[in-house]
Amino acid sequence: MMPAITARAHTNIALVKYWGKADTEFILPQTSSLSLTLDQFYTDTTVEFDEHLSADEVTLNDQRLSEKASQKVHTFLNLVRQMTAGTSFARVSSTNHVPTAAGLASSASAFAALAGAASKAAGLNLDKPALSRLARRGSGSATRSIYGGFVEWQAGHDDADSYAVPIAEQVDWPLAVVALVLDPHHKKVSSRQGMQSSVTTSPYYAAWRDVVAQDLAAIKPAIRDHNFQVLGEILESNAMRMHALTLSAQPPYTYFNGDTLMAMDAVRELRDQGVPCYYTLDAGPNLKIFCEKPAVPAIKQRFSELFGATNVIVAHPGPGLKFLA
Ligand code: 2P0
Repeated sequence: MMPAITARAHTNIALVKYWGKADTEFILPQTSSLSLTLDQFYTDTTVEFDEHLSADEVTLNDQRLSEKASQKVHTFLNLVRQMTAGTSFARVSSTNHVPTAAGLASSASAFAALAGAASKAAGLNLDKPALSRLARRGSGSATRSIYGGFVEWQAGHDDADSYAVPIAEQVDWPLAVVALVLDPHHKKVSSRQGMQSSVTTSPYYAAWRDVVAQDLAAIKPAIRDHNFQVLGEILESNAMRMHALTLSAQPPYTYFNGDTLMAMDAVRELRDQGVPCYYTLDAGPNLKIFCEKPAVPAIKQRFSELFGATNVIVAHPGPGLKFLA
């Protein structure tokens, strides 16, 4: 029997979003993207290959998953078995650490942790680019969670050159991300379906590719120079332009709800009052508000009034993939 290996990976929030695949089998993106890894939300995953098992066994938060629910994990483990010519099935046990049952658990931390634990448990000793490429096969956003801090997923052209690179792993800039829990339920349109629909039906998709190229070119100097206003303006407009791809798809759809719009207004009001802060959001209604640390108390107070203190979670830049003893 091979030894059990445990890995921890944190989730990340994209400032310049990934929204569309060029290749659905290999999960190659239409564009590059750029994210910040967060400290508050992470997944611990233990993998053990065992020749006595007759199927992969997957447990999430102490609950055994059905065969259907664990299909993506099984497919991913098949990739690892192919890489090693191994045939044993695996026991996989995964725990999502999020402050509440908040709908903030993410496929990014899940597949980054699984890539780390499964590859090492199978006897591979992959370097970070190889881990990033492997994580990508589970979920696009997982490509970036191999690294901490600011990370760019370089789109590349094929399986070999589509992986993440660190932009600034140690973030010596007192940034905070205030996450609002506006709706903890599962989304109706998955990211996978949603982005595919945007690629194939939105007339604005070509413009989106140009937006991403411009935003990536402009945000990197802002990160280097700690220019918060430029960083904030880019991440907010990039999020809104991504969401314009959902509104302009056929059939149209949206991840916004009424609270999302109210929270966006409240961010703009705070800015008007002199509190520098900017929002982004992914394939769900929950806003994430970027600020520098001195602005955290005012933002926490305002959103606690609106949505309740338990629905306001403060995160900071977090680390990359780690193996736990
Ligand atoms: C991102 N999102 O850049 C974008 C922004 C959501 C909005 O990556 O199909 O779960 O597994 O590659 O990575 C969420 O999509 O999709 C995502 P798949 P994934 O973070």
